Amino acid sequence: MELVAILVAVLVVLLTLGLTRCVYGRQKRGNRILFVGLNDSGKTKMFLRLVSGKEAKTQTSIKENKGSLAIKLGNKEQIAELVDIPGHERVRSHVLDQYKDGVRGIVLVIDSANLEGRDVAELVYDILADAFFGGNRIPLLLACNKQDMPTAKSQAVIKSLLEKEIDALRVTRSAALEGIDNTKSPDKNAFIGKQGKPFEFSHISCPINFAECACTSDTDMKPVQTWIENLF
Ligand SMILES: Nc1nc2c(ncn2[C@@H]2O[C@H](COP(=O)(O)OP(=O)(O)O)[C@@H](O)[C@H]2O)c(=O)[nH]1
Ligand SMILES: [Mg+2]
Repeated sequence: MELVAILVAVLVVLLTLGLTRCVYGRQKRGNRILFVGLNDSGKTKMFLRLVSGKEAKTQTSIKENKGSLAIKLGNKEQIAELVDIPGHERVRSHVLDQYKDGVRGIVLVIDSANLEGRDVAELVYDILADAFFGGNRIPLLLACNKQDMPTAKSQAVIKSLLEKEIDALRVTRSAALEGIDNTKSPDKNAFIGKQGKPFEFSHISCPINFAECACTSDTDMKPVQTWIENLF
């Protein structure tokens, strides 16, 4: 009799845990899509194209832009909230923190024509090492933008270049772990990937995709739009 009672109690606890996880998980999975990237990668242009469907002139932004994108799900419609996060590092991490809750996906915009591999790798590292993004397995799209330019590198080239850069960064960052200034951003130096193996995106538990795109036409923006739609 007692055993049955204990078993029932354990079951109830497990079910409650499962349910809260489910509900909590869903709540966290909001409708927000964040656009991050270095300055001039094309975040604002991409954001404006998706929001208004038109090509627009942009300026370097210091404040985030917000807009919405209607996602059709059969005959229903859901609204994605797009947030264009400014590129300056100081502003970026602050704004990112502000918009973490309710994030459904992150689009990291890369200038494929003028690839600053090391700096992009730093940004990718920050996101993958972030306890919130990592813990909630927030999907990440590496949008290899400006493919209309003749000098643009392909997504395959960018991927392997970033893997090499991140591999090198892991060494410096874990060395920094033993350093002094680790209090401000404790996640920043967390190890990502598999110990003892060269860094590969496939070792990360967050869903990561690459896409080639350009903000010059709707057709060239399609891979990004499709990725966002598939999150809903
Ligand atoms: N050729 C080309 N230029 C682009 C593309 N996307 C953005 N740009 C240009 O790159 C510059 C920076 O774009 P912007 O959206 O302001 O970048 P942000 O700083 O990341 O917001 C602007 O001159 C854009 O017109 C693209 O796909 N192709
Ligand atoms: Mg901008």
